[in-house]
Amino acid sequence: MINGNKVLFSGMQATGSLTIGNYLGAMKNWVALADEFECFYCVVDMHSITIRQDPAELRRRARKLLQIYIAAGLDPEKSCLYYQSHVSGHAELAWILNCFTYMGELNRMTQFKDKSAKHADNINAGLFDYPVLMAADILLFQADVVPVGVDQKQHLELTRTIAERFNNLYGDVFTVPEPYIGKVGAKIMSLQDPARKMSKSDENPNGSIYLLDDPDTVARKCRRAVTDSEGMIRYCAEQPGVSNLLDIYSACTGKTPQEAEKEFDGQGYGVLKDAVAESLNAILQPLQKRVAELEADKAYVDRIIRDNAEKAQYYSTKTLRKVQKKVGFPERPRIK
Ligand code: ATP
Ligand code: LTN
Repeated sequence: MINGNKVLFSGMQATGSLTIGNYLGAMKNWVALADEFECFYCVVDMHSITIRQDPAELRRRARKLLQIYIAAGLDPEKSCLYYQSHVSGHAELAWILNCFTYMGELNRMTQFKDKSAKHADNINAGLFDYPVLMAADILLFQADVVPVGVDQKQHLELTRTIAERFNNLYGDVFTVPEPYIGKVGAKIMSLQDPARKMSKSDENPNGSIYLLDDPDTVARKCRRAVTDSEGMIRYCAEQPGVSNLLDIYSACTGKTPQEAEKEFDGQGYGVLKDAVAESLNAILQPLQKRVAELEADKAYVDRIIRDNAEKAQYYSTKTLRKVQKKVGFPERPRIK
């Protein structure tokens, strides 16, 4: 609890360009929940270097991501929007939690298996340890709730296991967090291959719609989306491409997929695709305008970054000191 409120923590990697999957699956829920909780939204740049990055590009993307958090509707004066690398407690707690996590548990993580297959030339220890750093992110702030897309559920379960294991040994140190996975938009699929999740690191740019795509590109990508030869608009497992478009439309408009299915009953795929593009552009256009404004207001963004790093540092230190004491580290002398 912070100021009598429950705590929410979530984060995104500053790798690649954000897609509508990231927005509809996670960020949209962040905005919806922001008033109910004391919130921490992190740009997890330390997670990003588990895959090789160009340093200047990583710095640029990380700042852009923070601007997108604000542009998506998060109030940086209320919610704490900050860079993971600015708060030393993430790494310090991750080390301690490493000693309470088993190799076998990390070996089972599907994201590790996927990413190590994709980056076979760089299967580093950080990639293997990724979920422990993520657990540290969450537990450092004693988060009650963690809104993520469905692909992160396994990491959240491991976080709960680590927290419970630590609590069983040392008493009630950590809040055991609950995942929050939205009903619509929790898994947006690639427009080119509806069997695969839309991902910002996909090599085929036509499979993903990026948050910063212009309206014509959005329309073109929607029109090219893979459907089927059924010729009917139904929300069902046999029509994954069409169902994905209905999911996107529902997540953008607030309708249920069943309502959307009814709305397009008897229409052709072209009508559905144009409506999806329009519903997306209605969200993306104002977001892009706000990002451009923030880009121009360097002093404001710099102040937000400084103030929020301080706030995150303050709350994280509270948990960290408690944990360090529990495991037997000596009290720190005050060092100037
Ligand atoms: P990468 O391709 O680099 O692994 P990603 O696109 O999967 O990245 P992450 O940074 O891993 O994005 O995820 C950020 C958040 O967005 C997470 O909460 C994740 O669950 C959510 N998310 C990512 N892709 C989708 C998707 N296609 N549908 C719904 N949610 C998603
Ligand atoms: N692994 C997450 C990003 C992430 C995260 C977190 C999400 C890192 N730390 C803490 C929620 C809470 C992903 O989305 N790929």
